[in-house]
Amino acid sequence: MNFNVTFHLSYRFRLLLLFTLCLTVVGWATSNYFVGAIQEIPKAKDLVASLSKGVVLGKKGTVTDEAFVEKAKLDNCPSVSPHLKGQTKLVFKPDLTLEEVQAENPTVHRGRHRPEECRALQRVAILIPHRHREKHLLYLLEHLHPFLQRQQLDYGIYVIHQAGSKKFNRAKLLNVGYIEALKDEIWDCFIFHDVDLVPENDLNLYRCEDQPRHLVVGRNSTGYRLRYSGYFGGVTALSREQFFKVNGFSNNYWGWGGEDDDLRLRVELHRMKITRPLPEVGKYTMIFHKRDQGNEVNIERMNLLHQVSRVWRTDGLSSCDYKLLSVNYNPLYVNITVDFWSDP
Ligand code: UD2
Ligand code: MN
Repeated sequence: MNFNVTFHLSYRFRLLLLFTLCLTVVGWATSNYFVGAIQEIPKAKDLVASLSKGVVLGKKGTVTDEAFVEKAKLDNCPSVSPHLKGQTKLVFKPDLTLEEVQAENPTVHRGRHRPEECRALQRVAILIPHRHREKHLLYLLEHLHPFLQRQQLDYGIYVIHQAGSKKFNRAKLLNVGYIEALKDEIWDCFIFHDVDLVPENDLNLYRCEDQPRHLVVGRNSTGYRLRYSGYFGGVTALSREQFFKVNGFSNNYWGWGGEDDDLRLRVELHRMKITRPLPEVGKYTMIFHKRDQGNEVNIERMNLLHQVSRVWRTDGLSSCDYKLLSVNYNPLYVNITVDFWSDP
């Protein structure tokens, strides 16, 4: 009997010892993993923050400061805005003017707006690459301002204009937009937006989630069908951290094509998974256009796409050089003009 109890106890004791040992090993392994992960995040954050620091902190009495005091008093906006309408019929008036669009949006200043009734869940910068598409820009501004207001966002619209008539570079313009917009505000979310795509359904939320989002499931010109499964063109939403993590877009795509697939590969290399709205929600009208002069098909694009995993660290936000010609705070958008061909 005695022998049995001793045996029993020591057996239990040994079991306990084994269990404690296992716990220690698991604890040690996971703590190493998390320390690694935690060290990564501040590094990225510091860099993005330092990009914005100079100007955000430098400008006294900006909209940001006043907004901060105001926002502190408000409750958070609901996760679904009560102002959403769903699918709407878009009208494009041939004789629309910028003055009319300004008059329709008296509460938008310097391209910015935030809800009065609540504190927006995200600060969202809309970045639009642009050259010689004034009419498209006008239509987009007309539809996008009320659309974003119905979604109760704290948003700003930036148009990044490429000066001169040499080869167009959509992706590099969007990198510039990200870097320059962060000088105004520490935006949570960036929407990379073609000038000629107008969203038809305001349930298509212009905000960021824990994975990058592709907001164009379909457009009128392709029967509202997804062009191919990896398609990542037109309008995409990436958080400040997601875009920073992949080092932004490549700067090396001159002319039409490939830069959207390059960004998708960057996202996939970082084990992120692209999400999309439902097909009936991710619907856009693309205003008809022909291929622009200076944006001819880039025949190098396939070669570039084969190099992504090798070059993404050195080609992107970290190497985006440009000559900033002007930043104009217009009533309905911030206009950033850059030159890619003379020394920065
Ligand atoms: C597709 C993609 C687009 C991009 C492009 C290839 C869709 C809906 N869009 O657009 O995201 O990947 O293929 O590069 O699939 N732009 C100007 N001025 C110019 C040239 C271009 O403003 O002279 C801007 C403008 O914002 C335009 C965008 O670049 O919307 C894309 O160029 P596009 O509209 O000529 O190309 P598209 O429609 O084939
Ligand atoms: Mn287009």
